[in-house]
Amino acid sequence: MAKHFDADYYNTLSDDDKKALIKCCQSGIDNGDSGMGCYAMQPADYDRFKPFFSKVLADYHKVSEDAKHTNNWDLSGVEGLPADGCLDLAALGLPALSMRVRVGRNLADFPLPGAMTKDDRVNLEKKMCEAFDKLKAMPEYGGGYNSLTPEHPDHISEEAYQQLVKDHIMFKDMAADPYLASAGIAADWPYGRGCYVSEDRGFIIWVGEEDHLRIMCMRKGTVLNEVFDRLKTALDVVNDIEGLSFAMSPDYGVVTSCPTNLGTGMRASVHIGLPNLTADGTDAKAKEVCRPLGLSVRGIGGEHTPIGEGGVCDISPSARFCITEAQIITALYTGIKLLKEEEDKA
Ligand code: ADP
Ligand code: CIR
Repeated sequence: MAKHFDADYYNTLSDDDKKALIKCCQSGIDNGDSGMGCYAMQPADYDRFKPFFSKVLADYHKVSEDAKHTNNWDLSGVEGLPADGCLDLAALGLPALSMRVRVGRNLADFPLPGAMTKDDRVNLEKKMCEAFDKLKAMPEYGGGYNSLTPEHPDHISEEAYQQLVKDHIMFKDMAADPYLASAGIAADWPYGRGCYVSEDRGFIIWVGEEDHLRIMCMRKGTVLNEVFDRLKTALDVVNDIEGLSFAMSPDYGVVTSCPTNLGTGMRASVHIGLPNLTADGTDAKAKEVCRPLGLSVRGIGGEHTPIGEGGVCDISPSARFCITEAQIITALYTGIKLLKEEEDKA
């Protein structure tokens, strides 16, 4: 943010636009150790402040400033895809792993989380409950909603919430994240926060985290296509519900709060044991090996958490922008193949 904040451009803006751009940058102003340092506050911000965001996006995602994003879930013809189209980790000699694919989505009709009022948050949750009623009636996605909003009919206890966090189903208390707190994204906690969970706990929708919605599929297995295909079908169901159209940018694809997620909003991960690469008890070596493979390493409780017992790490392709959804899931498969070779060598 600081690197690409251009005073000359800023000085061409109206007073309202100046204030709005500063609000996008507040998290980085407050947190000097930020890697990115800015968040969009309105669905149109990436286009409204294009002279700023295009530079930030180009630098972070290593693309040109006039790069345009295209969304595409079709696997056919993707480089690295096995001939039978099946992204089966068992073919790499791996056991069943916890696989997860999530996408961030925001509703076009609301401000992004950093600029929402408490009423906006509660109203968005109410609107989503209409969608959940439809999902509850579907055999494949039926389940229940858990709300953290104190007055909500589906409100759950603090213990039940903590258990869902432990089970990797619900997100952590965001107030503890200084970047989200400064951006206003963690405000009004726990109002408008909750999650929808299918009966089999494999399909989940978070409400009120860094994006309005984080929609995900999770299951233990080896075939990555299973979580990928189930997520795509579910997304089409949600997007077809009236009044729930997702915020999209004409040039940048899916709009997310954080520029790091823009384009696909997708993160596809597996929890995989890397005992050799983490023999020193840290993820330092794993990170070194993963970087050139285009993979990110996280702890098993999510971003900024420690690695698990037996050196279990969360591995996901780093790219989200100017890459298709189909390429991301394939990159997870091809990346894991190379990572396994490095682990076996280490
Ligand atoms: P996000 O993936 O939404 O960017 P985090 O990295 O904070 O956010 O992870 C959110 C939650 O999802 C955490 O509880 C994390 O343990 C869980 N998670 C991520 N990947 C997997 C996976 N492959 N299997 C099980 N849980 C996962
Ligand atoms: C930073 O700039 O370091 C924080 N705002 C976080 C950036 C990473 N993005 C993310 O987790 N979505």
